[in-house]
Amino acid sequence: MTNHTPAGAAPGAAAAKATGPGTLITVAPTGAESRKSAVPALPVTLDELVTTAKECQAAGAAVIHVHIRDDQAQPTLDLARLTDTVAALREGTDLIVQLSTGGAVTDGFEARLAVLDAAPDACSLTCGTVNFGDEVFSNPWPFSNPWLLIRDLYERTRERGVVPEFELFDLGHVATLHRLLGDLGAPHGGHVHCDLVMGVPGGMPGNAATLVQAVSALPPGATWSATGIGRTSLPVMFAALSAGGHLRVGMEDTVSFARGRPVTGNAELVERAAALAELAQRPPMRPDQARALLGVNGRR
Ligand code: KMH
Ligand code: ZN
Repeated sequence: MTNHTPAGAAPGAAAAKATGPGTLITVAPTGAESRKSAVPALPVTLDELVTTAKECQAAGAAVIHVHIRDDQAQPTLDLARLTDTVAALREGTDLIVQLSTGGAVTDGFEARLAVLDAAPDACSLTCGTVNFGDEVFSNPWPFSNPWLLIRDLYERTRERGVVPEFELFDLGHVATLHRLLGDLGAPHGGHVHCDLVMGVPGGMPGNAATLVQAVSALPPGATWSATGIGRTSLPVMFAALSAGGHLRVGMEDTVSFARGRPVTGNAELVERAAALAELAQRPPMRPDQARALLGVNGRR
């Protein structure tokens, strides 16, 4: 694999210049939904995760969105494993480590809130409940005391100095994002960055018209990336690039590279996204440029 040639100014240049025209590429390598037995290329061990992370950084990724698995390759939010994972990814890469607080649809709110105890750079924060295929991905504003998931999670990110990425699966989630920011103020780092997760059965569809509508409703000054689940991956990627957005790709979101051709590894998805970003003349951002954009602190 060839190393990606980084875009923009050298570290230390003005942040606006360093972050202006580039494309932030996030890789979501594992997710909680695919089974290792069905998708052998899925990275599920710590070694597999770090290896794929290194390859994806070389291919142009700047952020890694992390779900982990247990020894049976089942999704887990085990705190010791999460903490080890953050350390190993920091040791092996320069990527911004964004832990999922969404977990699997079966995970409880308390365990999802406790993800922040692993002290990642960043975390996902989903702004509402959504039907999720045959399941429900539950993200209530008011649940029942003592858990008010969205609010509590957001407050905890601010207390812990973790930069949230607001996951928006539906247009109603954008309204909740406005409510959250209006009630509680700006996130740690001072910058609002969202990820449109499109094409989940039960969420907003993955097409250009919906993307434009969602983007037009975002708070002023917010940046955003988009990802299309399954066969909506390419239409959403093209729409996001043409609308000035950033990209998320990875085997959490799609396990087919093309019709009838399984993904062989996360790096080829990042390579394709990086090539399209280059073609759009908004080449991939380096991790240090992404840190400046998102307000993520340097390494702790
Ligand atoms: N696995 C989905 C139920 C997130 O990471 O924050 C939720 C998800 C969102 O993947
Ligand atoms: Zn996720």
